[in-house]
Amino acid sequence: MSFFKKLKDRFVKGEEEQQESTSQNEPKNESLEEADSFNPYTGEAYKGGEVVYSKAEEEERLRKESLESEGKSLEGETETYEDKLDRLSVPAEPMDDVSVASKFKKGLEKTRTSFSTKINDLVAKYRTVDEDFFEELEEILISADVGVNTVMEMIDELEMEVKRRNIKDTSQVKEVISEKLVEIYYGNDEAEEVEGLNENPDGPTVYLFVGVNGVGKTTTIGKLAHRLKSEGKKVTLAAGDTFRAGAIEQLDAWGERAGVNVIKHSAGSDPAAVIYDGIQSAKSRNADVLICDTAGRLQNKVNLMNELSKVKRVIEREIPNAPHEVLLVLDATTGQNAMSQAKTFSEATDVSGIVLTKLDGTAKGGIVLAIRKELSIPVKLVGLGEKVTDLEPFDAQAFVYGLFADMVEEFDEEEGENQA
Ligand SMILES: Nc1nc2c(ncn2[C@@H]2O[C@H](COP(=O)(O)OP(=O)(O)OP(=O)(O)O)[C@@H](O)[C@H]2O)c(=O)[nH]1
Ligand SMILES: [Mg+2]
Repeated sequence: MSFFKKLKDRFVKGEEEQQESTSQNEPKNESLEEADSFNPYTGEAYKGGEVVYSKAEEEERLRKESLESEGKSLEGETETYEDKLDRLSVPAEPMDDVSVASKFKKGLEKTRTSFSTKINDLVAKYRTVDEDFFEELEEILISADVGVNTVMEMIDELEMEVKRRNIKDTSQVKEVISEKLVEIYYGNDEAEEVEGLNENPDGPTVYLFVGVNGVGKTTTIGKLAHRLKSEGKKVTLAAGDTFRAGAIEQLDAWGERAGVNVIKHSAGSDPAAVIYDGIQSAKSRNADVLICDTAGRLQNKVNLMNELSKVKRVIEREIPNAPHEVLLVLDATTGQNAMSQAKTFSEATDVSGIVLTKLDGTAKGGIVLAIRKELSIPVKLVGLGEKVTDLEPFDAQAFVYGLFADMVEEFDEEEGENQA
């Protein structure tokens, strides 16, 4: 089957179906329907600056209704704050492929615009596939931060495939490029499956987040907490960045937004002690997941690496086989610099997965491939924007769809051409 067709079948639905699927995800409330904006953090909707809907109030109203229908009164009810937060979390509907793909499409807009313009120009310039064509394609891929070695591999594979399929016309190469991008990403891993986060079946799963300052650790932890919580999981956060001013408060605010428990000590205290307390709390509350935030900067790099190793040892000692992921957060907009960060952190903490943030902020989204190939560490999550819902498990097919969305969507009209 043609690869564009495969992507189209998976990620593009008929318009009717699409409308149906979006309307399902929206909360149903009249005042919400007439609102002109909605803040996912506060759960409030506004019309002309006025709050016309509050998720918290709506949930309180529904709770009263359900208690009353059970014949219980609100008075004398002894509900802890944590129980309340757990109860208020409404499990979100699982995201289908189409909504995931539309997030990738939106988040990769900058890369797509730059990349597909260049590819289209290239195809227009060279009608037939020859050496000059491949040379220019090589430059385009390198300029998208795909990474030199990966580009070389990619070009070799493309040349072989073009020969094998006897493709002469450059317009047909676009589809082969998209297919090869996915194959190259997974390398020898035949399964080509989304590499999800490891979980601990017998007790709290522990995720340790590391990375230099400003890459998006705390934000990603907030987004992930929100996501796990809406899947019905009980989450605890540990505020292990005790160094930077305001870091504890920042995590605390995210915890509140997501409605999850945050374990914190005062600023300047020992991060390993905070993490230790986080583990004890997660165990005693029977939490499903503990997510540990850490500092991105200390007095110097050696101190930071020592501190992270110590935090990791505490986790290893308290829960066998933990941490279940050491997630290195890298900022996609820093390009090749991210590669050297990965080397430094890998030495101190055995990084198991990468979180690549701010893909929406760069036109060089090809860095995903460079990271996977040149570091041999899977990209587990990607940040596609600043909103709480803008975090997705990395899916190479959805990524490639995000890069070629226009071509995939227009595929039918071109089909005749391609087969001719
Ligand atoms: N556009 C965009 N911005 C992001 C994304 N992820 C994080 N950010 C922004 O990046 C900035 C830094 O994020 P933080 O979460 O504070 O970074 P950090 O790694 O915790 O930084 P330190 O605590 O200083 O070590 C914030 O302004 C975030 O909103 C993303 O996927 N897209
Ligand atoms: Mg932080």
